[in-house]
Amino acid sequence: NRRGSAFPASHELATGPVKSPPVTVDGFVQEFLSELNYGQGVKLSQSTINDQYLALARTVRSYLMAAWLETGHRRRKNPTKMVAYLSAEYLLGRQLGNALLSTNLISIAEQAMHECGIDIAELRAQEIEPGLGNGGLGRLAACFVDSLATMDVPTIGYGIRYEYGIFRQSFEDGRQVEQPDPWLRLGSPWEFPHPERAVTVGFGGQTEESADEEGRNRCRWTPERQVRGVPYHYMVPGYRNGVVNTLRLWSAEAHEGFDLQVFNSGDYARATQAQTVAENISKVLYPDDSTPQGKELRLQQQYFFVACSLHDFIENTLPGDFDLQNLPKRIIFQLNDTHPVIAVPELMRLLVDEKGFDWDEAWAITQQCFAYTCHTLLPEALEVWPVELLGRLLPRHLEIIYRINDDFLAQVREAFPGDEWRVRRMSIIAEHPQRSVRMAFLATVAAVKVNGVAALHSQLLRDNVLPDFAELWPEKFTNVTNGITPRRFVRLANRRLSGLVTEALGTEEWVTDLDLLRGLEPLADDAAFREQFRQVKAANKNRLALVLEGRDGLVLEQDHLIDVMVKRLHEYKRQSLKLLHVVSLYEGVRSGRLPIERVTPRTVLFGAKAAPGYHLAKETIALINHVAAVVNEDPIMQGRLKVLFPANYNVNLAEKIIPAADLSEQISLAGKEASGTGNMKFALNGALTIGTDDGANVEIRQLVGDDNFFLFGLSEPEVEALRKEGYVPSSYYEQDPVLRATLDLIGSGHFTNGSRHSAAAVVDNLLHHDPFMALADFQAYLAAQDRVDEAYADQDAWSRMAILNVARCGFFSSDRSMRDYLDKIWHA
Ligand code: T68
Repeated sequence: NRRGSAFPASHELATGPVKSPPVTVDGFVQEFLSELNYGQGVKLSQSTINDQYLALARTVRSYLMAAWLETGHRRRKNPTKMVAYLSAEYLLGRQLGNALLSTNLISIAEQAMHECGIDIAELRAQEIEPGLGNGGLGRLAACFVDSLATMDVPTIGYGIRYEYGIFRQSFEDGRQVEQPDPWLRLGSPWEFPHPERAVTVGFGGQTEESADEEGRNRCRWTPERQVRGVPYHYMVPGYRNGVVNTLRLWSAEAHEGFDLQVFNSGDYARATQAQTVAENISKVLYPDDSTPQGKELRLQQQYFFVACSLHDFIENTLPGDFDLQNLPKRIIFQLNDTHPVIAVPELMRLLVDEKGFDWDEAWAITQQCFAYTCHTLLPEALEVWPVELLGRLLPRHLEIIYRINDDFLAQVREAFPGDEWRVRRMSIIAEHPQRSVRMAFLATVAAVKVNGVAALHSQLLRDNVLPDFAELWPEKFTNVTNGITPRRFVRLANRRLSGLVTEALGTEEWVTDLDLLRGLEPLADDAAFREQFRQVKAANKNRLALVLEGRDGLVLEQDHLIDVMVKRLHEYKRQSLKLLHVVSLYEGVRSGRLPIERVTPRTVLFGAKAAPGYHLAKETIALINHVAAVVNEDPIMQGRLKVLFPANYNVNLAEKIIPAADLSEQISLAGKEASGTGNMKFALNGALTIGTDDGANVEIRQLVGDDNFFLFGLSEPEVEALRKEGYVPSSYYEQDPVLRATLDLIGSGHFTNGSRHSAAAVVDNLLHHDPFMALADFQAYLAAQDRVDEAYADQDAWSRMAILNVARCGFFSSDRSMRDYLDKIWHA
């Protein structure tokens, strides 16, 4: 590759069409047609919607290109400490709208398409979102890189370019069916492959010790096989600030194509076998949310992407003569959960085996280069890798981990002499039920800082998950409460509310300075503003109705209270508790306990995917669908209660649902949801929250005030006390006639065509196990829903509360999260 000053400076950039806004509609039309004719190779009259979408995408991205070049140039000229965000998941959502927003081309593009006789909405609908994540963790990574670009922080996002993202969900007889997500099939105008920057990654093989020139013992790892990692670059545009950062996602390819001799002999399957094995590494996203998969391919994915990323940063991003002693001055690798933690022994291997550093020097460097974010509290969600597997796949890394552990345990023995029980508790290597590496411990030992994702979570992390580590290194532990990007989740998703807010505040600055929303507080008492606010919500409900009709054939009752629970399906999140509420209303009307006039007309909207192997979660989905089918049809409800469950909840659907919601369901058992981020999105879009004192709900409630939040349920200490005392779910069933009638109706087979068996998995689990105490919180939940009904009856008072939620939640901008990471952890 020829690079540098050997080219004429006068020809550095094309001078042709101006590639930075402001632009004219006519100019945009010309650019678009040029992409269509000379890029796609079709005339307008012959073009398909996909041709038009691709041409529009390329037109818009070309307006980001100069900023991308400029950002890279500026960063190379004046190198500072960078942030490398290491994440196995990025749940990006559609790109076109965000690119139009950040370039300020929305209205010009709309007019230009109109002039071409094209409905831009149709083109936007053509885009398949890159679903390269499961849920909150992946979406958080996408929000963070958006904020870092908007704040002009030098950042590289590193991850995996899965060929298939999170599965597509459909329902057959109410049961979840998973289909692959071939998101690349219609073309991928947002990515830029760089095969010339490919990296080689090894797996398996042996290690051996030998003396180097100076007679020191050096270890050599000879891998058994190699894989090529090809980077694909994605633009991460800042909001109208001329900054475009890079997201670098790795795709796995065979190191040496296919075997031509074997192919010529006619054995095609064997000829391409090595290729298939290599490509499998980035083939598909593991669909497990919050519970890790102990599969070999998953560990291969993790090592593949961090090995590529470290190599890329050290060999291709730093200048050639860089002294790695200074590495911590130039980089901080932020570990998004434990998925990238194998980067720790990988950096040690690079420094010691390949660069010739002494162990202690290398460890001193490594310890300053990583920080670790934990996203869970569930013990079963903490990743461990069997020593046998790790040693087979990455023999050198296992040796390194053992050495790190030996040194670390020596440190523990020094701090706590004679406390061998503590040493065993803290060892990175667990002995039972099988010898394995505890990745969270390895991360904690290596990291400069360890953070949880909400105040309560960080406290429980210190007290319950990693107490020994917090005792040894109290200053290592910190909190950064999550946030969400206001660009996508307010400005793009809720154009109407954004317009109203901008008009009210007299500025659009709130999009990058969300604390300005405070200025709306006085308007909560302004009747005219409240009316406008309600009109926004009504229009958003109307838009959602059109989407659900077209996408799912569902009919949304626009005059209902829209009550939403959208998130991954997991027992701890307690979709079953929401379902019990629905059935209790229906049962109440059927049995005459509840007069129909007392039922607030309400639509309960669910969206949830279940991990394909999570049996109970899938049974819960089926039961929700069965209840929906019966309740929606039964004339006894007189249209006052409806349950909708559109399939395949994703980022795009979230952008339509959240702005239309009145009530946000955040009802996890206290102490289980690390943070939640949906809770923030709803509050910022003017929905009220019914929720437990869990995760970031705690901080939302503190900010919006008790009067503007429907709190219910056991607190985390109460949960612990109840568990100690011995939790007996059936005792609630016996003592509460409403709960009994509700569970009995489900158990009778009323919703499952008379089949008791079909409802049994969910009902029996609640009655006899109920690990997340849904029955204990049932009564309090129903009482809180009564408070919701009462509040909703006074529309003016409700609007006031909703406006105060918007006004007081500016704290939950991911820009603020990024400032916290910068101040407390990165110092970049
Ligand atoms: C979520 N975690 C937390 N995990 O559950 C949520 N896990 O409370 C928090 O708001 C969010 O992270 C952001 O901090 C996840 O989403 C996963 O998706 C996941 C994926 C693979 C393996 C384990």
